Amino acid sequence: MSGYDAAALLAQIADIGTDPRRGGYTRHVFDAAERTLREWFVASAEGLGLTVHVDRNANLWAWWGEPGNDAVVTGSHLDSVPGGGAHDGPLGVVSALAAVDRLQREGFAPTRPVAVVVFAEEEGSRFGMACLGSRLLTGAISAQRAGGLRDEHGTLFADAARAASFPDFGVDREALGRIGVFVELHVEQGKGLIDLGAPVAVGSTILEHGRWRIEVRGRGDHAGTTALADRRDPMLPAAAAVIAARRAALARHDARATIGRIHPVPGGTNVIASRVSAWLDVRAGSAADTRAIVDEVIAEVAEAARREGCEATVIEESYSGEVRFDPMLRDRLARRLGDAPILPTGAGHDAGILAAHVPTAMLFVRNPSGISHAPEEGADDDAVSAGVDALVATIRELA
Ligand code: HGY
Ligand code: MN
Ligand code: MN
Repeated sequence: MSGYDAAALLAQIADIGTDPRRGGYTRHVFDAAERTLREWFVASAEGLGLTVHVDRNANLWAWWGEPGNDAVVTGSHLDSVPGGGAHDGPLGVVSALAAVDRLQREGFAPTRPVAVVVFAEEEGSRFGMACLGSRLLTGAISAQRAGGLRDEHGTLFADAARAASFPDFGVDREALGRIGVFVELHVEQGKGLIDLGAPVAVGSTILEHGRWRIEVRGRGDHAGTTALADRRDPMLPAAAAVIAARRAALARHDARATIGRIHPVPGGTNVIASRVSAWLDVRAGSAADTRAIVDEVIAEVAEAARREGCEATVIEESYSGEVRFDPMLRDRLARRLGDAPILPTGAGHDAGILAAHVPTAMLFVRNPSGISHAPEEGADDDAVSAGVDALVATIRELA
């Protein structure tokens, strides 16, 4: 391969973790596909002469030169949502490798350590906590709370991590202390760049966002022999949550609320469920709006549960405050990139977690569909190469 071309690197992993049932990709932390992606990343980074370390939280760090402090770090994640697209995460990783390759070929000699990082479980699709690897690194989540997270089969994160040789996960001040600045390149998960007719933008903010699990208990019974008056059907409060989420978000400027995952037990066509789990994702421009939306959904679920003789509980699983990326760094990169546009996002990222600890920036690359978390997600080739050019210029500027 003539050097590390981002599109060619993406093509190398195009068959890893494909999901024939959902379409797109399903790659969750420590599953077979993600382990193969880890091996691919280590081999690709070592092919560039980088030295790869894996930290106590299963995050991968590929160092250009000796690991050191005040490093310029770039990268993203390789895990996906169920049935996700090819670019959410991997585009940031392949673009980082391609940028380092280009800089090496151009004889660039960084005056600061440079590293490419791959964070573990950014989507939180297996254990429910978004950005688990970067939250553990920074101490945003305790080892104790992380260890108690369970996947849909009931497996504890502590057990899965130990089985994957990460028994001692937890805050890693030494690894965090080496980061001088972090820049994450990511496919845009929206239509901003289409409307602007530009290939690359610099990130400004991330919406406040959280996830809640709604548990409703009723009484399982026969769909044909149970009179309506005798039912305690937990699907009714779950359905109330779906409608309430949309109504409450509509009432607030630019807010979003989604229930994309409902799991009835036992889940038979001719069976009244005995219990239902539903997950609520809320994003808004302020903590007040986010909390107000969740409170409205909780109230509607409680009322529907009372009417149907069910019990309902709502548990907060993950929460991230609004993120404002470092304005000086944001504007410095926008200038360096020829007055690239500056865009907000509603999507969470590891950069959002690191922003509380080190100067952090994001670069977004145009997605012709604007769709993400779905197989239709994409990034056209000229935008991908513009993204690598932007990352090369960014690393030159910072390192
Ligand atoms: O859910 C998000 O916003 C991100 O894709 N993890
Ligand atoms: Mn995502
Ligand atoms: Mn992502």
